[in-house]
Amino acid sequence: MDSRKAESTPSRARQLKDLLQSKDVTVLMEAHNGLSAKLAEEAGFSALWGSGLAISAALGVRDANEASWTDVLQVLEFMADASSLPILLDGDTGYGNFNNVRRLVRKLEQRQVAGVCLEDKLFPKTNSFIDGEKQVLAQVDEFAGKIRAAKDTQADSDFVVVARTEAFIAGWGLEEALLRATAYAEAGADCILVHSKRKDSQDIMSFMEHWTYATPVVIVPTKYPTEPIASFMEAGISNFIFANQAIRSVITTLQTNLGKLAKTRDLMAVEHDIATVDEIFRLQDVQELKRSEKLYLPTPEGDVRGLILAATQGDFGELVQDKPKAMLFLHGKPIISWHVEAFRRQGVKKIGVVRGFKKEAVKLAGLDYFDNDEFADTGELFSLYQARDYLQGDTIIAYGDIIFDDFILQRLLTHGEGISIAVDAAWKMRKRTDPVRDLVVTEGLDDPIGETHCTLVKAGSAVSAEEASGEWIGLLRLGADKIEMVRGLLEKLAQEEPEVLRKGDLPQLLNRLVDAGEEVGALHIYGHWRDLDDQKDLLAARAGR
Ligand code: SPV
Ligand code: MG
Repeated sequence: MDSRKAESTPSRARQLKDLLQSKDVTVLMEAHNGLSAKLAEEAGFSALWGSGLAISAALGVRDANEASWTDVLQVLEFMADASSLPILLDGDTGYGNFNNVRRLVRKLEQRQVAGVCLEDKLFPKTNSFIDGEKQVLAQVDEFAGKIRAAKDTQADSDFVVVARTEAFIAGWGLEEALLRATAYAEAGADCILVHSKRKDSQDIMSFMEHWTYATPVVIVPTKYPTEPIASFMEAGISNFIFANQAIRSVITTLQTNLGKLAKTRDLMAVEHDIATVDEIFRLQDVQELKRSEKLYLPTPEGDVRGLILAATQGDFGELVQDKPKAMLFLHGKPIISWHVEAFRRQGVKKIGVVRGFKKEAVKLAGLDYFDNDEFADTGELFSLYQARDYLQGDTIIAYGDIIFDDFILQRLLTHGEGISIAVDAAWKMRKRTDPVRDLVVTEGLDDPIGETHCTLVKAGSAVSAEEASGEWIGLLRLGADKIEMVRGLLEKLAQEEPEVLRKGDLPQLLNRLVDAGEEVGALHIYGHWRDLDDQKDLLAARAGR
């Protein structure tokens, strides 16, 4: 917060005190949680009433001290955080004697609650509108002692203590009300709340005719809502507590809308009558969180993208009649899901897929899709070219027909900057007979506990089995520092050698990079991955062979 603003804005306690002392109308609007506190502020109220009735109702219990005072305090804390308005807590009887009141005041001040209203009944209290005549009042002296204790305890001299007399509620009449109000004002109360359950203003008006103290009065006109505010103003009252209209609004709205939903099972029965989800986000100030994330979370360099090349049909006979090989099931899920989950486990959230054959069958949620509609006549480079705009920041490119252990992706992600590929050094043991394998020649040492710098010399069809030092498994990392250069290379191919772009494979791209003097790091692994080139491969994988 701006410190100058903090200096110039009076404390919430000061604001409440000023409001209660002012001769202008002040309405303290009931709120019972953070959201209603915020909505009351947005509606234009200048102070809040932390109603015991409403808070207990919202918690699903009775207004009879069934919620503990610390339960109430917790609700107040949310209210004070969600709204900047001063809050007057309905502190019931103070949850005990003078000693409990002292601790309550300390805790309220710590939570920026502006004041507390204490009523002259006995703990545990009952709501004033229930069996009013049976309500037992506290002894005047004992209650005045509570008020003094509260005033002596407050650290901020502006903290407000309102003394509430229930003399009318308990049927004790005007004289008792005046006697009590006087004793409480003399004990130091900042304001007197005179409560009445009459359907007219007679109790209140007769009280005001005799009230001569400067101590302001506040009333709760729940039972006499038809009486105009102006007539109370004339009688010298300018403070009003709208004590329960928020919780009653909630109850009515929920009863209506939940009833409709239960009856119709149709979301459209209420859709246009209720707040949008975006409105919830606005009230929660999600925008602020987004701004802060930019400030405090790692920068986009840390955002790695994944791109899966899955355009080809593959040699899978009957199995790929209606879907490409990437969508064939392996151990309960499509092959492509294995990729997606592996990426997500490593924190790669933005994942793109280049589709081609039977593209409509590739429709996993949450992925970005690119289409190579010429999949039948083109190769991997052309598929990659379709997603060229997606190549931003660190990107991992994966063949769609391999599966691999997590550690390979994890090591590739932490393999420093630049371009790197995962190479299987145990390639001879795989006993593959495919005519085309992405064999590679590398140089340097790749010893996990020693020297680890090893680079690609050449890859793909240019490499014979005799000279090969490994097999590229189909995982390529393009670092953020190289991604633009690679995009440029693809564009150059598109313009100058379109046939190479159309027919070429990824090893050709790797060779071009090496020829251009780029270093392609080779990360060696020993097995722990599989090709799924054809039906035989898939059946072997399904059988765990
Ligand atoms: C409350 O809002 O909890 C009050 C006012 O104390 S009343 O319900 O009228 O007692
Ligand atoms: Mg109450």
